[in-house]
Amino acid sequence: MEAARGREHAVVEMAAELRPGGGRKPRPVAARRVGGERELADDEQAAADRGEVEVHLAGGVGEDAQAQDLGDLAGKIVRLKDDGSVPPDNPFVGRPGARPEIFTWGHRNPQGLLLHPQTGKIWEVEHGPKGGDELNILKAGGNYGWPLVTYGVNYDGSKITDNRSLPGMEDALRTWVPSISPCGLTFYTGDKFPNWKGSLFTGALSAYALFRIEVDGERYRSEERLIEGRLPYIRDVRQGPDGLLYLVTHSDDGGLFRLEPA
Ligand SMILES: [Ca+2]
Repeated sequence: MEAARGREHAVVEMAAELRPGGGRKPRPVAARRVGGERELADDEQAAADRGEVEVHLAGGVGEDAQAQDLGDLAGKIVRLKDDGSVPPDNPFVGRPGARPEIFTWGHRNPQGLLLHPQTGKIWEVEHGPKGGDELNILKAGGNYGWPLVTYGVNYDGSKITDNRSLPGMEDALRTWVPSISPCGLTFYTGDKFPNWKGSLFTGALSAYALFRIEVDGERYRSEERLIEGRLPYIRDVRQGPDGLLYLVTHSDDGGLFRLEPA
């Protein structure tokens, strides 16, 4: 075990046997053309206790126009029961030409989902093209705009659109230009970092940092970069039962790390 101590907190690498893949070379978490995250839309054990069927959400990568086509699952977040069937209250059930699995649409590359512990709403982070990463709150049936609305440009610098908002489409709470490449998303409820209670956390691949985001209800307030440059790509962040934060990294010998108060 090695520990790197910073000004405010320690990043402790967990034992190799706890690494993804048991210490073997891990596979990348986000496979090509598949969204990076899955979230239960209800508490797993509580739902099982009540005899209910869980509902799952997963995101798919949107290739341009596909993200605006309700007949295609690319660029959508889908909502399914645990047996793979479609919940009858999904927003597009019964609409001709629309896939009934769809929960929200107009996404480019969802990379993190969380179930807000107080409101029960789903929050999402996604990668824009060059610039234009987003933090969104998902509303059933909502169109999140890609590629008709974006703050980003193509990788070669050419314009995608001038639209930063359009009627009938959902605006992001927070847009990052330049990109930070948010990955994984969690809401901190623990007591080990008292000042961080109620903050969101996301890994930031291209910023080589962990982002702590302060919100006021459903409004973005501020953010700070933590442990910048101290770990390779942070792919996910979760709160442990002990109230500490756990990070997984994606690199040749990816690892599992715990963030502790100094
Ligand atoms: Ca958007």
